[in-house]
Amino acid sequence: MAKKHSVKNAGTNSKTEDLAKNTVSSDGELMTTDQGLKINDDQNSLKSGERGSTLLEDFILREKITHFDHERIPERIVHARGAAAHGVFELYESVSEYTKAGFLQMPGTKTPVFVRFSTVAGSRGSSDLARDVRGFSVKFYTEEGNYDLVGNNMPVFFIQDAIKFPDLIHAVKPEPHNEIPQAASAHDTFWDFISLMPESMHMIMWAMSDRAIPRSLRMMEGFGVHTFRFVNAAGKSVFVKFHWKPLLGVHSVAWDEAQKISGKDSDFHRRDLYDAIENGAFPEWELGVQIVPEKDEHKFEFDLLDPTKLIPEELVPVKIIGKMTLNRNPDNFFAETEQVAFHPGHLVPGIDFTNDPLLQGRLFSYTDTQLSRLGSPNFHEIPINRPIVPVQNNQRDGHMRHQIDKGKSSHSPNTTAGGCPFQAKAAEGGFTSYNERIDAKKIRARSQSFFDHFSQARLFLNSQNPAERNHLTDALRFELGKVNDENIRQRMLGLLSQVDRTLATDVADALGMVVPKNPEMPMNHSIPADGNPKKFQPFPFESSIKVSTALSMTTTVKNTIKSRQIAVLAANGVDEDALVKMRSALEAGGATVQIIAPKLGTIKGIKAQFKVNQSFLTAASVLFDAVYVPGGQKSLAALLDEPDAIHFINEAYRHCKAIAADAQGIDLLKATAVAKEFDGDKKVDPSTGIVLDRPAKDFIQAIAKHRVWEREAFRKVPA
Ligand code: HDE
Repeated sequence: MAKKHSVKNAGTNSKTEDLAKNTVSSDGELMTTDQGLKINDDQNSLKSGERGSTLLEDFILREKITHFDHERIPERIVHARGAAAHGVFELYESVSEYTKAGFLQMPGTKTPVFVRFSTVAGSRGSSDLARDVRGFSVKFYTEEGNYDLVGNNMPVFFIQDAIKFPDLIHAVKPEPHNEIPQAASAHDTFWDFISLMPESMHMIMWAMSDRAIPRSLRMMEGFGVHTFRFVNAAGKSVFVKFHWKPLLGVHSVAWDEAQKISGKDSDFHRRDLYDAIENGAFPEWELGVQIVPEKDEHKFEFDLLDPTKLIPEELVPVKIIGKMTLNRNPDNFFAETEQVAFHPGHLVPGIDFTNDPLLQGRLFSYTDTQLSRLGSPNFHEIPINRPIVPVQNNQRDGHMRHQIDKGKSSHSPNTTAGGCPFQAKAAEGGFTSYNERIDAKKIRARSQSFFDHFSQARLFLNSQNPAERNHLTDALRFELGKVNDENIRQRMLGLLSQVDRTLATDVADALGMVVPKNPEMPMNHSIPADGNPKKFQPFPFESSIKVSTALSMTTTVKNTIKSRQIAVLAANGVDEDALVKMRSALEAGGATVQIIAPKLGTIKGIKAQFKVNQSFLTAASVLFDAVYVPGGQKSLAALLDEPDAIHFINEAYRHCKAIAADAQGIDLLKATAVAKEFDGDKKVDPSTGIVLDRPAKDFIQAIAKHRVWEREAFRKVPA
């Protein structure tokens, strides 16, 4: 007789408990070997006499060194550098109309998540502030198994077909003959590849925009990129695009700042995420979906399956369905952040794929790469990868198997185990693939509907405000300026001219070149399968949407200074009342305040003294969002005597940050480039971001705007 099967309800928050079972703390414990033998001496190896040779017999030494020798695993081929956190996703409203996914049914449902952010090109030890795409991977530990949404902070990608991915990555990684440069796209091989791939132009606009140098991982959007499917309980399907929108808005640093941060604190993003969570400033994103009914699949000017296209929010609004909060740092970087294994093919019932040829290739790659990175098909048993529901199947053995499967049966169908484990019917939560109709010839070709490579690149460019557009132009000038081969630059100018003639001219000007009149279009990869280039008819080259406000970061500014880092420059003799008042107001707004002084230790006011957080030796303006200089005659004299204080202000000014000063503090600004703003002794409008002798609320308002980018247009500051 067949046994009755039951699925245990694992409970929504048990992921934490599950991990806790594997957590070891050595608090108050004695040291042991890996076999549990108590160790008496961990300072000296076993020797033949005090000055003699070490004995092979020393199994304690050998165990320790052997383990050490094998501590490294291969880093990820891409997205090697990452930082992660635990959290929870809470559903606002039911999405049952579109999907039967269990965690998207009941408003208020909480699902534990683990999120890993990453850069793409650099090695594990590379700088956080590289100009790069950021990975945004979310593992939902749902009651129906793990669901991974493995996305990026940009909604499109460089290529349309998975078969080009190794080429893209080989091109962007350090050049193979000398392994230079690290974590940078500004080199010949990357731009050589791009200049031959017109389909990459839309993504290039994003990658050259400030989105590629985020202020914080907490201040970037996330996108699923591909079009996916939702499938509801009735088996009806719609197309869906996923969006994560940060509640702090989307903000970036300046490129000059990014390069300096890479030197001053190459862990800037990792530290920022960690500190924010430790300080209780939990990062939050809302999850949004764009839903397209199946009947509308062909109604757009682009192909929904083409991952170089987004759906403008003007055409399909983003419906917000829930919120994710990151509220706990990993206990151990390696065990969790390094060993987590994401895969776009980790699905739950109610979510399915489309035929996007990039997504299809990814479905092969992720498990395959875990086999070499984590070394075993049992990587799902590593605590961070384990679902919160029981895993029951006939997969057996392999390196490092943890699960002890009982009984003599590991085959199906069977009678020897009473038929267990049973297949689940769809009504019991068994996964069924969407029954998409397929009637086609096998072919190596791309649909003609994928051939518009420029209109959305133009849409993105036209949606930028003047400062954003300048930054994008400067980024192209920088990147192509680092390209040595003039033919590559020439081809790039040709491609850019197809996006926007002025953009191409502006870039060409800085390169001392001219835009080619009739650039040859590298279309070799896009020729239809019958090999007849004449058949190549460009798909509509103009988007009917000319500007999409969601594509500019300036429309995401929120009125908050929560978790912003503010530097106070001060020395002995500081006006303590002003300092205390400003600090309290900033902290009440959720900002973190650090006092920077010529020396560590304390500084004195008249009655009180203040702990110095950093001296000018370790602090740098690029690590802060804004700066305040309180009054105090003696404090001013000491700061004026400190070239680093002058540099601090100049640099903050150059990077368009809010700067406030009171009383004698203003005299410090007079010794810097900010003096230009004074225009005699007239009062300065605080909307310029220069806040002099004004209440804290004006400074707070200026910080909340993130940056006064307009400042760049009329002031070039040599800092
Ligand atoms: Fe990935 N990608 N990818 N990718 N990807 C990996 O898997 C790959 C693509 C993304 O935090 C690898 O476990 C192929 C698009 C993220 O652990 C690897 C193709 C998008 C992460 C891999 C793509 C992504 C990865 C390396 C083209 C945005 C980091 C380590 C068909 C939607 C996950 C690993 C983490 C990681 C392959 C394209 C996002 C090699 C073949 C498009 C966020 O399997």
